[in-house]
Amino acid sequence: MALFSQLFTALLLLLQLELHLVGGSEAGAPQTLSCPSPAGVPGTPGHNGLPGRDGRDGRDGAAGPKGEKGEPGLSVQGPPGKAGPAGPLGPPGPQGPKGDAGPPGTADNDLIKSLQSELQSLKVRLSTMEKAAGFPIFKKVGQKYYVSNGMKAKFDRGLKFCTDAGGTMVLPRNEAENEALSAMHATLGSTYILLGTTDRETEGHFVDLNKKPLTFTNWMPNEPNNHQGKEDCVGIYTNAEWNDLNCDSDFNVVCELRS
Ligand code: MFB
Ligand code: CA
Repeated sequence: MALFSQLFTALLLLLQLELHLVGGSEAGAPQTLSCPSPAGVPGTPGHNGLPGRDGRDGRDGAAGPKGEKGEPGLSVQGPPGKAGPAGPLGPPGPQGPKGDAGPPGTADNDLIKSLQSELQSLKVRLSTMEKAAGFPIFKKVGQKYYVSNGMKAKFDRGLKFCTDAGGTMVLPRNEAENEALSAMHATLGSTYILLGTTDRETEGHFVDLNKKPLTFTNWMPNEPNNHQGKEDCVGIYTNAEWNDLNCDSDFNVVCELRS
């Protein structure tokens, strides 16, 4: 370290000496290194040098005093502010319009089904009534209608007339129906009214038009007798009793309409 500082000192000395020499050389008098000459008369001061480079900015000074209040700004509407917080709940509004009917509940469903069933039944009964009203003679017997237009016919033609009218040939199933049918003789002026039963399939075994055995009959004494072997059909006489008759003879036709 000591060597470095000696070298540095020597370098500095050399540099000073060189500078000294340069300054002195312009005067023209060689300078010796051995001893400096006495100070001369100061020269004329030189021109000012060029301005130096700008110095670095100084640090900001202390804040100055507060300025005077400015004029009020233009009342230009600023941008809308952020939405404020939700206001308090308002009073209940007026009642809204009635809503659509909801689906029927269970009880309602049952009631609806019951009403639909009853409505269907009423429709069928009304249809039957309208058919019966199409005849000049009709009589309501329980849920059935006994109807006639006063015609006489053989069994097969009479049966077709009734089925074409949407019914079938009359057949009393109990005492009340039997009496009600017999009462129509007076209106019809008839002796026998054909009934919807035969023993065509099995002699002596009378069945209804669905080939079911009869559950109600009101035979005259000694009837049915299949008179002359030709009596497979049945008629109700004015006394409400039944007799087997020839299917190819003409007798009054009454049809039975049911809901
Ligand atoms: C018979 C009867 C038959 C005919 C005949 C005229 O009775 O069974 O059906 O009515 O009379 C006797
Ligand atoms: Ca007979």
